[in-house]
Amino acid sequence: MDETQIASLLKSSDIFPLPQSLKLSYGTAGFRGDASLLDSTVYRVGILSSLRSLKLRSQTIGLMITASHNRVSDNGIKVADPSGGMLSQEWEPFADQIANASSPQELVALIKEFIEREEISIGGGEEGEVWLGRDTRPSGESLLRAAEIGVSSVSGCVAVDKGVLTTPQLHWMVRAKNKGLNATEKDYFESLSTSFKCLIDLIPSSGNKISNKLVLDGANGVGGEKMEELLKGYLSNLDVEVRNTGRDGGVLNESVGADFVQKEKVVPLGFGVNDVGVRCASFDGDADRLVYFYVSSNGDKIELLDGDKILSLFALFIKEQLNTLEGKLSRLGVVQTAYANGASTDYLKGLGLDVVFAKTGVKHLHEKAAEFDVGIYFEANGHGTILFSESFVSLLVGKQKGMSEGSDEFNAVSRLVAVSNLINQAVGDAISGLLLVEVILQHMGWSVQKWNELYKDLPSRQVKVEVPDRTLVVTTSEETEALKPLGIQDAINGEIKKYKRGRAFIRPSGTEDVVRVYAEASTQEDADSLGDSVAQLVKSFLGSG
Ligand code: 16G
Ligand code: MG
Repeated sequence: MDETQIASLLKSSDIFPLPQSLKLSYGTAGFRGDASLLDSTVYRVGILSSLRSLKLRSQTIGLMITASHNRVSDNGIKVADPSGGMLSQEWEPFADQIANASSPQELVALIKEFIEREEISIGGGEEGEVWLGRDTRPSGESLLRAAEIGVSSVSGCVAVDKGVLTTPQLHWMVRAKNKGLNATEKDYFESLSTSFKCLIDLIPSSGNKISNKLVLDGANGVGGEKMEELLKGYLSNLDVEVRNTGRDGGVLNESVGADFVQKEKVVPLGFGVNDVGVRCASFDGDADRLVYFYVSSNGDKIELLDGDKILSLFALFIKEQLNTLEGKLSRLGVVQTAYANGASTDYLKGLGLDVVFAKTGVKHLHEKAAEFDVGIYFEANGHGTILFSESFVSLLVGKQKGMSEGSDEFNAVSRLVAVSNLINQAVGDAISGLLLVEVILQHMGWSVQKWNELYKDLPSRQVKVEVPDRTLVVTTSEETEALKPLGIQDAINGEIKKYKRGRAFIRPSGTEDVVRVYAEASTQEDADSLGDSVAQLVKSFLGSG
């Protein structure tokens, strides 16, 4: 790093001093916090993204400004790697270090040390490129400017503002760009709508016809807006009414959206007694989570179809297509977390599927799903997608070319190819997930109620416990058992034994300063009671916060 570069970094970082008492961690999915405190963080992540692009031979990096389902006054930032996936975990410690550097001098010293270790050369003609996106939060625009300054303070690096996007759109665009494909937002919409239409055309004509009507809760965020754009400009086969678009005075994520619906299990604002029985879906604030629901007869309670139910529907459909192919060509696997309802896991195993568990957080599930030819992953909260290995897609495309049109096998191959184009391969995407659910329901001829009957969720309960130090809880890699504090797992097991179909686990949250408790049992009363007694154990082993 030469003197000019050092001077430029010192000068630009002076504009964005670190607020006092701010202590940030990259956590499960990027930095998040009160938007008014994040200028310095976003500026510094801009620098990191440029360094990442330089390190990876000028491939494009994505930088998304969003705080997902958090309240509107928060914001956050996360980085997409060239594959469109999450930032490599190896770089997270550096992200933590620079975000917390207390002065411009310390920041520059950390960068210097890091680029020497990583052998990144700056200023010798190397170029880097970072694509920036933001959700609809009012703080997004000025934070985006801070990110741009960070990116361009590294010599040879440029920031490209891609405007307001959903998180999965930016990931999709970054992936496409680095694969040398067309990578605009229009290309995204075209890719989704073309493959959706192809799947619709492949629906057997003999099947049961279902209502096209869907009502979408857009969380007053970017997802509803983009869905409307897709419907208006590209798709005619769907009848979607978008509510909570943010245009009618509603507040982002406030009593609306996938996180609210899934956690509270009540109707979002704007839905009620007039919607009883109608198929409804909810996005979260940046549209990377999707859940479905329908309003039950009294008008305020809902029946929730969460990520586990979406996963089960996808698994059933994909398995049906794979079974139609001659010869066993692929390994299909599903990935869940410890939060998956036990009834969903039983159902999937009952289908004869390979079910594996990963730690909470998209990056962990994604990694495991990528080990299969077709890997389907979902968190119960609605984050998920289907990954197709490149070799399997090539095999399918090759097969398709040599087949006679119209045979069952040709149709199955064509459906699989279309799904691989429809469903976002970079990251879980509420828009592409919704299109796939819709087409599968039409294919099966199933109402939302019929889909819900695939299995019945076991009653569950989640509790948050505030403790002085949540890092004292250490779990196994699948988070199903606590290794520390010593003795706590035996005590939890003692409680679990008291209940029919009892299951419980604890884990430190990656996004909040709490220990989370999950409990499940054959009745709601038992699940509540198991949850409470495990929460008591957490307090007695770790003290109350
Ligand atoms: C983040 C994760 C989500 C996970 C949640 C767990 C991504 C994109 N998001 O929102 O997958 O379920 O954290 O939060 O990875 P917790 O650690 O506080 O329970
Ligand atoms: Mg989100």
